[in-house]
Amino acid sequence: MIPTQTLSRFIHAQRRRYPDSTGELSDLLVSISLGVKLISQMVATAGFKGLHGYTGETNVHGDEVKVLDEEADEVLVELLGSSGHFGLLVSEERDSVISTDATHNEGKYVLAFDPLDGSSNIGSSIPTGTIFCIFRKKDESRSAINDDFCQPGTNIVAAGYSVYGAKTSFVYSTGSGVHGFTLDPSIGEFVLTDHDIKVPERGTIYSVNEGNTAFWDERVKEYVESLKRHDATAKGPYTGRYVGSLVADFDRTLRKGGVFLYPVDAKRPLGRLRLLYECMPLAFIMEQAGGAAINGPDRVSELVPSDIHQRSALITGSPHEVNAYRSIVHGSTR
Ligand code: AHM
Ligand code: MG
Repeated sequence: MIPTQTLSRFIHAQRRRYPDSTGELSDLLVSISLGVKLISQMVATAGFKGLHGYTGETNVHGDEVKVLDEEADEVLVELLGSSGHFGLLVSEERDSVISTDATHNEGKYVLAFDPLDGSSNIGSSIPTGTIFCIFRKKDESRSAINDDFCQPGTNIVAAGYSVYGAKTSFVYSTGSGVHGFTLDPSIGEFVLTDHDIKVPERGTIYSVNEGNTAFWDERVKEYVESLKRHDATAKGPYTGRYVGSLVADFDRTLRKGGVFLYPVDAKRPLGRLRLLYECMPLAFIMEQAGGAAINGPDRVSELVPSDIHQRSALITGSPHEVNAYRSIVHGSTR
């Protein structure tokens, strides 16, 4: 079969629906997809190139940096920084906002990304991924400034992620549905495999690091216990699944429904995940697919980061499970 719906053709076809569009965002998305193809290849060949180790550095979050973290970061910074479309970039791996000579005065957009999410799993053949989101500058007539990242997720122009697993996938949204592509290695192209993904209204899977139970609030424990009851679903208790790679746990939750949660706890009072380049893009995708994403009391998409590396809790998935969390843990149904 001839793959007529490749990612780049799909992106350009979507753009033609908006006659005034300049094509800049489409070019950006195509550049990002090239970046993730390169990273996918790096991840697949890292084992025999001896690239599974650590650099000896520690990043801004206190994590030991893997060689692949650094390489994935460099691929995206070089590729996207020279695209001429981004004023500024934020990467999980860099302490401060990245300004590239080529783009600083140009470009309507700013981009935040986690180049290699879940990289602590890399030596174990567990999926990893890339997450990104794009904002328009608050004022297009001036150069991008750090404050352009301090916008709520409701202002996201496009967001997406890739998973490097049994297949390499690319899932993205520009605010009109969520579309999923799979890399066909024989032609080096992403091909449309999942048009307009919708999360089920409720599911049968929950995903959480239960090793943290001792640090949870009693009401979080109560919620998770409620998922394990015999009558929790029509088929019995929920099934537990936790990969420990956010992109992989999220991708499953998006497709099958249920809930992924990383709540605040006594050890991580602000949460474990990063707001700007993990929680906000994934919240945008989940909401576009008809699901929900909260940090506990509030909708993630309405939060405004005050720091580019700010942490957040994330509870996301089917409306039914996220509403039950809100109700049990926060006593509200909103
Ligand atoms: P990372 O971006 O440094 O890889 O950290 C985020 C990862 C997520 O992929 C994953 O969901 C979470 O951290 C796992 O945390 P934990 O090991 O505490 O369960
Ligand atoms: Mg991450």
